[in-house]
Amino acid sequence: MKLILKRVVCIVLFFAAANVMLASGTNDGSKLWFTNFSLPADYNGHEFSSVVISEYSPTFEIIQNEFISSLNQLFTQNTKSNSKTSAGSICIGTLQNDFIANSIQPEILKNAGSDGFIIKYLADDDITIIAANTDNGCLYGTYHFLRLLCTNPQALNDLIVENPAYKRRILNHWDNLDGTVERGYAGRSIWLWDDLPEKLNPRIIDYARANASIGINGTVLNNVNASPAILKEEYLQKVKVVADVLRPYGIQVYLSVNFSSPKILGGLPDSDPLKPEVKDWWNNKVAEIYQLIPDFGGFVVKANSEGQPGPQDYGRTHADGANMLADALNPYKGIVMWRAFVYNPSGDDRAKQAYNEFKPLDGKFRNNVMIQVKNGPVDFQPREPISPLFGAMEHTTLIPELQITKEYLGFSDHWAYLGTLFQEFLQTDTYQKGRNTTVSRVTNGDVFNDSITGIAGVSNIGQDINWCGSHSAQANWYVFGRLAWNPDLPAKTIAEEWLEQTFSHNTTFIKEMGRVMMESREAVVNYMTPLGLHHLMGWSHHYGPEPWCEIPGARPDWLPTYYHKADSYGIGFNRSSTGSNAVEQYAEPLKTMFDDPQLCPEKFLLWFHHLPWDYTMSNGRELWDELCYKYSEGVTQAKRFRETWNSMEKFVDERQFKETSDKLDTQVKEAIWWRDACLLYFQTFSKREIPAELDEPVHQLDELKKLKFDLKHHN
Ligand code: BDP
Repeated sequence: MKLILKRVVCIVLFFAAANVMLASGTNDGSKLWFTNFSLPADYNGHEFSSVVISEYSPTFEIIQNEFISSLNQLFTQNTKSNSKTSAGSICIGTLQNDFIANSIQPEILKNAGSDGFIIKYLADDDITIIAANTDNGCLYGTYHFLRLLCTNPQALNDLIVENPAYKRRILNHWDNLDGTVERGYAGRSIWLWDDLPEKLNPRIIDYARANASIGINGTVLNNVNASPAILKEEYLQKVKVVADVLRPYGIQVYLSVNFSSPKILGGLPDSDPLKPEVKDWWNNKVAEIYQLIPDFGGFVVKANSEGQPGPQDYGRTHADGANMLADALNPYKGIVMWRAFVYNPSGDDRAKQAYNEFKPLDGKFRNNVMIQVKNGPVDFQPREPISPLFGAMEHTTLIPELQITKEYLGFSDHWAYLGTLFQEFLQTDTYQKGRNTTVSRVTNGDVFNDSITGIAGVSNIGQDINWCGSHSAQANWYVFGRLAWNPDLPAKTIAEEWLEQTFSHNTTFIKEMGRVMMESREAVVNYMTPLGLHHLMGWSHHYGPEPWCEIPGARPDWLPTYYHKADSYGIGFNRSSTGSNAVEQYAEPLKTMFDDPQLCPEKFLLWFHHLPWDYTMSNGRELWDELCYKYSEGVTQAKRFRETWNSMEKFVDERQFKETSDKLDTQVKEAIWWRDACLLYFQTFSKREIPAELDEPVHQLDELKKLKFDLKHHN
């Protein structure tokens, strides 16, 4: 051992300046999940005194700096505690490192793939090895090691082999070039385009670190409703600066592009994807991008959707459009993420349209195209069944798109931990290829052996000091990264891990708040859209309840009445075989199950069925009563969350406490608003009483209908 250690190039000892913790009462959330970066009180593992790094690259420099500051901070604190420690070393590197090459069987490392890593404790030498096949793998191994030191140090005694499920784990920023963020509830865009390329927002480095710490390795910098200007030389120079900063953190940059760019920017008569001059324009543009950014990831395209241009403008298909871009990107190993979020106002059911348009194109896309599909068939609702496209396109790679920003779940004001939503989606069985062909397995290469795989999340990040508009919303960025890495990690484990790193090691705190987090999304479903209801939100802003909303001349599928269809008979959208027959798009047994109200899971009942107010639910209640119970339960849950949080004051920083407590007050107030608005409005159809044992509404329907929502307070 000693001989081998002598051969390594660099030994770093920890006596650098300590990374100072924030004084109490000042915790503004800027440090994200590094806020409570400390060892658990009962830590009795090693006191690491040295780390051995024998390779050099910008990524290894980051690794070295992480170790210097982190371990110094951890063990400076720890010496003050009463832990039993022994001086251990860490050796980190790839097979280029002799010690690693001699200590690790190459087959084990093979299982780690290109981004994964192994962590192995060698008891005889008292040395912990972090080994990977690439520099990026070493970086991810570093963050994993540090996370475990702070949250579950015992795990470091066992062999750890990690290999991410998805190859591309990508944030989608809906950031506009003017600095606004579409559906952003955390301030303006972090890119500060106007300052670039001369000046870089220093927070971009913190952003890169945060992403790398949870395994995110790609970012789409601009809105899917893309301005063609992003492809101007002037903007590409700016993008290059961002890409250069993100690169050592293992993060590739992607751009959303406007399909009409050849016409708008290049002055061509049109942007028909089959015309040679259009292809040439894209080929040249792509060459220009790779000249500046050699590891550029590729394009995201929203085409022929919500007014965006696309190949259908020229009578071409989505495949024609996607393939033309894919061919331009292919020589550089770039990819196209072509969105399937399409629906046109004349269809009988918006939920069916993506499937109808894309399923016939299965097998027609190039290998470097992924079809980007939202989790549900409509639009990021608090709850939706899975999109039927998952598993249905055997010869096409699908990249799931989740929404981290809570457009439909109370912005950054309501505490809704999305780990449970993401998990429910990823673990749903599509049955498309028999049992256990879950969404994660049909998209991560397990079932279809796709050569490229990925998962995308619409970012909730902005310039706010706490990044996400609230402390609680940070958990959704965190859980997206962790599940993109490993969709089988329980949402509860991730919630607890996040709580511990963000707030406190206290086990009561973690247990109680973990419970709140696990229930939080269901509470939002209950007080907004229970039993399969959906899209009852206010016109355009999508915040509060407006189930009554009518806008003369508006697209019907943008109005709540299109979705709830409440009338004197009952409520719900009939998507069964007697209605729009959307059920037909699912594989058996889902199809039969969704088609029959008796078999349909009640959480999706009104998604698939229009049922009478007196329909008997499985618990014996009538549908109207059950709806009242669900809305009331949502309010009770929100009140309970506030109560639990308020009893946790002693465990958290004063500022974190107060800011979160204020948000929970808002949430309770608005849960009541939701309950009252929906029940009073639906009552005008049901003509039934709210069960006497439940709280009466505190508002009047007329008063609620007059409320004008001021978005300014929520951005
Ligand atoms: C909807 C949003 C809209 C987005 C669109 C999309 O309301 O702002 O542009 O999705 O995903 O949810 O393209």
